This record gives sequence, structure tokens and C-alpha cells, in this order.
Amino acid sequence: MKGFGLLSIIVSVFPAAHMAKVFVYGTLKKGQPNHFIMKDHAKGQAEFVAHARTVDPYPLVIATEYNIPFLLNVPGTGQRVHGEIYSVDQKMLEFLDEFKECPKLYQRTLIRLELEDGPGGGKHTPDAGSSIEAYVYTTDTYEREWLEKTTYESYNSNGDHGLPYVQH
Ligand code: PCA
Repeated sequence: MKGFGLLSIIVSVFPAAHMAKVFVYGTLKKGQPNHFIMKDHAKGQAEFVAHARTVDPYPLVIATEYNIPFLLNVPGTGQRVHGEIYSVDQKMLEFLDEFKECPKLYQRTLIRLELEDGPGGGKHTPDAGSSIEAYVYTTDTYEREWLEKTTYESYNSNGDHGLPYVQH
């Protein structure tokens, strides 16, 4: 018990220490079909940090019978992709790994991002235009034909592509 008390003091003094940054570009974004997960406290904590886009271009494609968005781990092709950065706790990170079927379907990698907005001001909240690193769910385990698919710079399940995400 004594040890726990000390741990909670440390965590409250250094709240950032147990948090990780995750860049979401698909169904987890605001207004998209799986965003409810980010708000479900039973799955952990997720706090919006900023909008951002990838520094390198990547192919963001929609694939499978469920119209799932995937960022193929092929930097240098495709487009600079827009998304949202969240600060998440360990519990949420573990949930997202499971939900993303990591490492089978997606792999959690680090990516360099350019901030588009964000709170700014404080020393823990960098300003727009600055670059930071965050985790992202990309995939290396994609089917080769997916490389021929249309790429998007910003995912929207209900976009003109006519490939709405299918909950499964
Ligand atoms: N959800 C994750 C990866 C793709 C998806 O559907 C995300 O929004 O980043």
C-alpha cells in the first residue's frame, strides 16, 4: 500500500510520464465510426492534443470487405495524411493494440508529424508548425494489390468514395 501511495504521488506530479501520444487517421477520429472508443473511460483515458499531418507521404487506402482504412507502411508514396493526436494512458494503449489486432493486422510504429494547431503556449504543448513523434497504426502485413488502390489525404467514412466503414 505504501508503495502505491508513492506511485500515485509520482504519477500526479509527472502526469505525462505514463501517457503516450497516438496519431489516429481513420475510424478513431472525431465524427468517425469508432471514435466512441476514445471517449469510453472503461477502456482508459484519451485526451485530444492537436490536429496534425504526416511529415512524409504515406498511402492511406480503404480495403477489405469492411472498408477499413489502412496507412500502408510505405513512406514516400501516397499523400501527407491528416489526423488527430491524442495523449492516451497505458490502459487505452493496450486496448487500442488489441482493437487494431496489433501486430497481425496493423503494427504500432512511430511516425513524424507536423502539428496543425493545438493549444500552444505551455512547454508541454508545442505550437502549430512544430514537428513531433507519435505512435500510429500502420501496416506491413497488407495485400500487394492494395498498393494500386486510390489514396486519400484525409479519411472520412462517408466520403465521395462510397466505401463506408462496416462495423464488424
Ligand atoms: N483506426 C485507426 C487506424 C485505422 C482505423 O480504422 C485510426 O483511426 O488511426
